[in-house]
Amino acid sequence: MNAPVSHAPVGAVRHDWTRNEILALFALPFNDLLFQAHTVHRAHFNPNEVQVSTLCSIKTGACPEDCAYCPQSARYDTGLEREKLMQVEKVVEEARAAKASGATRFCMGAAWRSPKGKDMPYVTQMVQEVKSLGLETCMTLGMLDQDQAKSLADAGLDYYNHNLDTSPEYYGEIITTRTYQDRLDTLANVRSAGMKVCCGGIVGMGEEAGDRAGLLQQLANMADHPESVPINMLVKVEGTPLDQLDDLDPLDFVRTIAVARIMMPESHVRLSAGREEMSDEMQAMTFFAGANSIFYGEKLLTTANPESNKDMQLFSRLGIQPEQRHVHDDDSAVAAQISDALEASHNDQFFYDAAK
Ligand code: SAM
Ligand code: DTB
Ligand code: SF4
Repeated sequence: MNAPVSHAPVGAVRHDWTRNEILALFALPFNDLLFQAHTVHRAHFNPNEVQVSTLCSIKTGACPEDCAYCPQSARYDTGLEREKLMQVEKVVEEARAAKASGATRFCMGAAWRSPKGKDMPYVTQMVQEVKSLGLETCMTLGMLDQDQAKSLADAGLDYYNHNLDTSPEYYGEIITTRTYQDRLDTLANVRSAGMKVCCGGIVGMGEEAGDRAGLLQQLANMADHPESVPINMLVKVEGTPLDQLDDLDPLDFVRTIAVARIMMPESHVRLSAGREEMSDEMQAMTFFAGANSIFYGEKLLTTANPESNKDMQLFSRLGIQPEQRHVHDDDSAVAAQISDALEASHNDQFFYDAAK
């Protein structure tokens, strides 16, 4: 392949990746690709540290969107019980447990197309309460307009997760109820509100290598790379349109992680959904290829994830330490302020029964 050669040094932060250059990385002999990715990884991160996030589904099922991979879409019969928005107190209880088991970030997900006005006071309260425990906060609530992004940022939300899922070309095969541009607009609103971006996609959805390259090209050519890049392996859930697909070659998954690491050298690349089906050896290979974050805890949103003690055993066998949160003085001051404000405002206004 005659890929145009970039003169940027390997491991430089770039925003001008061409599709051919990316395909050329995918086409490298496996060992050459892993060596390059690991070299970039070591230049930017401690290779023996992995960031640990725990997920919580704050509103489950009955989603109006038609994402073909998703067990939570109301359009597919997956046997999932719908649940209303969780009470703030219950979310905080789960966050406390996540912190006690070693997570440093708590990611709250809702099966919404976008949050409604009436939901915003509850989700912002969740952010404030979870943050006051000393955890980093992340939410994924669907599309956000500018005002919603600002409210979440004002509440102290650290990260917003909104995935591009796949390449622009393959996207229409997977979702028809919102466009690629809608997703880019939400990401722009998140950035301009000052939050960190968590954005990645899913592989194993029947896409070609060119689509995996196309997804990474979109992510890496953003003006600022997402700070967090979740790479999910499709979890095939019975009843969804993708449940009968053939498995992706596990080595192609590892290649995707390695190419993401080379293209976004300063981002945390998360080995996300699909770990339950991966061997320890495959996970170890992704950590070598540059994955340095995981979802930790027995459940993702609605599907299974490895048991926490199994993950800790794997970390210990690999000599990996969970990454500690780097708290800045500013952060602790803000956390203390939030904590004081919450103490003062505990008039139960927000402790309503959200399930009603
Ligand atoms: N409803 C919101 C949205 O779609 O933006 C937030 C929750 S949604 C479940 C968050 C992400 O989970 C999706 O964008 C998708 O990338 C990932 N996801 C959902 N179902 C999955 C599956 N079966 N396998 C792998 N990843 C999945
Ligand atoms: C992401 O990229 N993966 C997470 C999180 N962001 C919200 C979700 C994975 C969901 C897997 C299917 C489920 O458990 O419902
Ligand atoms: Fe709804 Fe999100 Fe699932 Fe799509 S991925 S169906 S928007 S919950």
